[in-house]
Amino acid sequence: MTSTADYTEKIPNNVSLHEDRRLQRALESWQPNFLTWWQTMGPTLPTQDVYLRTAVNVGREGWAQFGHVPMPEYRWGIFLAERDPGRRVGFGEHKGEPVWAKVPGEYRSELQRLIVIQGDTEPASVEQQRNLGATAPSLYDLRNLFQVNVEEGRHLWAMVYLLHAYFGREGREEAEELLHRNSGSEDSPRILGAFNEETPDWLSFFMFTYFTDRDGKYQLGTLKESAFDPLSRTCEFMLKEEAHHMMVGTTGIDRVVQRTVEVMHEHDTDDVAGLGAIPLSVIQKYLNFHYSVSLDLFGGETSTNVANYYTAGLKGRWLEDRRKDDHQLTSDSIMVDSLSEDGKIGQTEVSALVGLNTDLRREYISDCQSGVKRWNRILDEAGLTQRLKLPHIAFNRKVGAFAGIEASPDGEQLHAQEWQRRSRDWLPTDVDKTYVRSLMQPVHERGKIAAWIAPPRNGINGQPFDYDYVHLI
Ligand code: BYC
Repeated sequence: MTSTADYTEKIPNNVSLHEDRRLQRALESWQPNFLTWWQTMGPTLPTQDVYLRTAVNVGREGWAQFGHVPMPEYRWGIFLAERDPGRRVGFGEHKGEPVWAKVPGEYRSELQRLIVIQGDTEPASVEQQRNLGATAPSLYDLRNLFQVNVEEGRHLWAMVYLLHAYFGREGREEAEELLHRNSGSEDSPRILGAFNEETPDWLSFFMFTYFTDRDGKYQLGTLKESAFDPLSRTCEFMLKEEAHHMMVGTTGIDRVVQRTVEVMHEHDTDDVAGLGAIPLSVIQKYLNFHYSVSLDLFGGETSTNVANYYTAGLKGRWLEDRRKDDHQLTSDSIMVDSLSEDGKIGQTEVSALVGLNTDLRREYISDCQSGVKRWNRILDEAGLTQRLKLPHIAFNRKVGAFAGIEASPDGEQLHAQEWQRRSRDWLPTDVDKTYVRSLMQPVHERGKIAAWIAPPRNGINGQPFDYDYVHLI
């Protein structure tokens, strides 16, 4: 294992793939299927080449190289962070033992399941975003979209490598299935709810990269703690790439809010629909939707699955080693959100182990809050009194304790009829979506930008905004 990737190989890698001919052949036979999937389910806008970063080194410095690359020739590869030979299991019943270089028989099916669920989300997001190129607000944004897409493709490779290398025939079959399930498909949908939703416009894309990619950050953070060392090392490197996706979401929403504020000032009105910008009320509805479906991605408030994963050492907590407890949690408890016996929103005390999804969701929520603060600063600096906010945890939930009830963004419980009547004030309606879509006219000219979004403060890799980030056909 070296920190530098070998690009002379058919599949670039830093895992000495050439030393295991069987594995190499198996992955080389999966490669054309991946490329076929990319051609049929990946980005639809024809391009000559795109200014992309490619991972060349997993070390702290200089891991990325930038250059114009025809997308189908992007070098998707297998990169694991460097091995720490002294690493020990940090939590659960194996705490203190050396980490595992192979999959222990008794945890095989759970580990495989976690890797399959993680792997399933990566191509799903590429499928969800495939048509966005046609309506990109600028070449800068178009390039960012494609960067996110190729990296999600690489993250799929990361999980497929683990399935092929450590899970035998079943792993190879699961790797095939990852290309057969499709986002939104009636017959074989993607596994998790949010990955079957549409991403039909760029406001949705920015919300997705802010809220849903952030679930990725937190889930990868817990898998990075895993006692199964190859999974841990893979996730560690994936997290570096993930940071860019998060930047795209955060600054994307900054720029939408910024432009809305400018148009509100120019015309001295809140009602910017019809003036080419996206009203704050519509931004709030999109935020409500993407946040609530992303909360669902953390599973139920209580879960025996997650307790078992933790005890076994498969999935830890966010920043496990910074937690000041015994890292086994067998006698600890936690308050989790719940419905009381008479059906009211409240909290209940459960064992800390079964409450771990709640623990992670709370870490995620406080991180989400930081974006809202940032967007509100833009409103504040513009002298506006309106504010964006995260809706209540029970709002629009389909998974977990609140799946069976309806609640307003303020957490007021509602009867089904009342929800029917009022939800149009809180979630994007067809009218809102049609309006947002009407703004999505492509701007594919160098240095130009659509009127509904402000230009970015910085370009990519020190390049100016008017750089030729993408050459179209
Ligand atoms: N939709 O015991 P529970 C990313 C299932 S995003 C549908 O509460 P558990 C990315 C659940 O599987 C990160 N089904 O859940 C972002 C279980 O089924 P079984 C992806 C759901 O197991 C953007 C049952 O309901 N990675 O990387 O504690 C772009 C009971 O659930 C959902 C991971 O998620 C749902 N939302 O936790 C690209 C990490 N939620 O067992 C990429 C791996 C739950 O009864 N996955 N169910 O058949 C996990 O850690 C866990 O499986 C989950 C669920 C956190 C997802």
